[in-house]
Amino acid sequence: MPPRRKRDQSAPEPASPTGATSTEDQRAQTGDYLTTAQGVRLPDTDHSLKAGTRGPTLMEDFHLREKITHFDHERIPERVVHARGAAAHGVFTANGNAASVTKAAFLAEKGRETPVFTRFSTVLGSRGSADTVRDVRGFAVKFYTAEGNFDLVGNNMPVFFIQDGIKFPDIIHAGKPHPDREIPQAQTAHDTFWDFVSLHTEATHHVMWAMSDRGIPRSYRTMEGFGVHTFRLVNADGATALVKFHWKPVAGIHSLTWEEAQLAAGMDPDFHRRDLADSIEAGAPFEYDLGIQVMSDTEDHTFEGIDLLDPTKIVPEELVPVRVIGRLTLNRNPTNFFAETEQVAFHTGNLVPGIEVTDDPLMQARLFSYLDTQLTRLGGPNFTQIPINCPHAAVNDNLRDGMHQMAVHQGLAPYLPNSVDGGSPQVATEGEGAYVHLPRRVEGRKQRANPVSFSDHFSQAAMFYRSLSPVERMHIIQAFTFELAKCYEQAIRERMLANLANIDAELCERVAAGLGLPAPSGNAPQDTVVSPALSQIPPGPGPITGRVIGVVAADGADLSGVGKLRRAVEAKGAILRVVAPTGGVLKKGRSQQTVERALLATRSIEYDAIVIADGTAGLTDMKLSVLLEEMFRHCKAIAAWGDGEQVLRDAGIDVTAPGVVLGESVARPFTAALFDAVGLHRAWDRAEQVMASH
Ligand code: HDE
Repeated sequence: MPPRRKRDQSAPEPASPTGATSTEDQRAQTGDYLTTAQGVRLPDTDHSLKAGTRGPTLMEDFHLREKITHFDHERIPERVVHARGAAAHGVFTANGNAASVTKAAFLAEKGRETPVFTRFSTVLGSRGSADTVRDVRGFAVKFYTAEGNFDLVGNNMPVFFIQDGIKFPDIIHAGKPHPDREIPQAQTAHDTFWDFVSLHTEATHHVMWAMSDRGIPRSYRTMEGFGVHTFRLVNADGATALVKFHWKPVAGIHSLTWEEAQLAAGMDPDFHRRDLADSIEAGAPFEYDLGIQVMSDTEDHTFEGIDLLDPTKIVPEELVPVRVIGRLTLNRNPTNFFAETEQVAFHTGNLVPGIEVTDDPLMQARLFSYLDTQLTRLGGPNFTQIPINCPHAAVNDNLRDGMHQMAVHQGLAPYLPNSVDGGSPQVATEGEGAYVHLPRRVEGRKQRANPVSFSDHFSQAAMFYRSLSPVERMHIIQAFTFELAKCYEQAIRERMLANLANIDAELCERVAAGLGLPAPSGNAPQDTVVSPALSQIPPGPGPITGRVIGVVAADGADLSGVGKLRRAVEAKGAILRVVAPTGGVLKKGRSQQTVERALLATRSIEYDAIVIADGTAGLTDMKLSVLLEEMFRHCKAIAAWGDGEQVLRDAGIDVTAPGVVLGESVARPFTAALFDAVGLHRAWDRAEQVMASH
């Protein structure tokens, strides 16, 4: 009987472009017999073919050579930027609100569902670097639309370091590890980065975002995404509008503290990746609303004085509100990291009718780069045939041959016009769905120069800073102080302080004080209009989906209360973890609870809130004190019911501080107050008390 053919060993099927599914009988490890790549069954894969048991290995051992050769070539070059990433499959559902501005059906048609693959990433670190480093996050979405693939390759910050793509190698060379020793990994806290950005003031606005809490998101679930550039949308009547794309996380925007981010980089370098995969597996999808800011398509591409072609500028949401046009739900983990997450190839030039690019010089350079980079990374021009990159729309191109060609093309005439193959395939008209570039007059004198409007580098940086709450501003001051303190060159610090003085005098003074340097005076903008939408602090408690609540218990604790808490937490889509002095199972009467985290194997970064169960009074453990002290210092929710309060007092926690919830039992008022505290993300009112005591 011929061996059963396994799907993962066959050529990709065009009908299943997103690749493998995870049903049992398709697993690679379920075939009948181990074979070579040629299908020859093998009797032994542990011993190479040798002359005797101690003799040299024989050249004729085709299995050894094939196994080792393949292994030697398992790696492909990592992405030159955004090498570290994690991804998920999902669906985008349009709500019909975009119909007036675009003819792209996947955005315009109410209720239309489009499969997507989304990859999140950090920018500077290598593939194996930590998730929680201070960095920009990539937010790249591939929409497998019926009209072809559309890729929205965005970031979690709405502006960029450079205005012209020709400088991209400069900013990246400056941010990457130093070329002599290849350190530091995945960070901007070093001389070359600050050397470049202090000399290159157009980076100032983006640097402010990178030094803010946005640079250290709590989860991919709780960060915004932005298309950054201005796009041009075209509706069914041919009318155009300029738009900016926004992803708004349904779970709210929330970040780590810098200390947590640093701890997580050591305790769990896979912090974000694990959170994405675990949540999806637990049935708690990641959700984001897609929104657009719509501006008129004017000749000068400006809106209220803001140059829409300048990627260092935003349009404040108070000026142009974000119109929600659909929802993204990420609900399926990849089956194979390499096949999907590593091989997915995003390209800003993957556009569908109804969506056009603009003349933003940063975007224009990207249109070249994303196709080009795959030739090295994926080894040739046929990477669109890799299952994760295959469109769902029918593909009928005349592209032929090349490295790793998977298709067995039939016919004789891969050229047009032809008569040999009946003149097929034919080009389409606009009415038949062709991507027809909107006719637009383009003229200008050939020159290497920016428009004058690009030279304002400070006013929006000041607007960003002054729009934030005091605690968010304090975090920015601390971030600048940390990063500049890591530089060796005094001249770089001084130059950067001079730039900060041109943003905000108080910002400059406080960073200078932290560095022990005099604060230079500058020319900071006056009377800045603020944009409250830029602050991450929620106006009230939001959802707690996917958040992690730890409950500390020990032998003799109120385990039925723990059970009640678990049910209440899970009903909110959050996760409960039982924490105890040792692993194993806790028992009391007929109740029992499996310990999910022994104190020795956990740290505060794993929890959004910690609760102490009744019946634990007297529990003293150094690790527990550290856990509670960190939770308190990071302004996270802390709660206790019954005599659990005593454990808090014994650990020196001020039980009257904001964000500390006490109760007699696990009753509704207790859980409601706890969930509200988690839904507020942090008890920032505690921050001053924390600062004062340190
Ligand atoms: Fe990228 N960028 N980029 N970039 N970028 C890449 O493409 C590039 C820029 C972004 O998860 C590369 O396939 C240039 C802005 C994301 O696979 C490369 C310029 C924004 C990802 C590349 C920019 C981004 C990339 C590396 C200046 C936010 C990860 C591997 C002109 C709007 C996509 C690859 C993924 C990846 C070039 C600027 C976002 C080399 C030349 C601005 C999210 O092609």
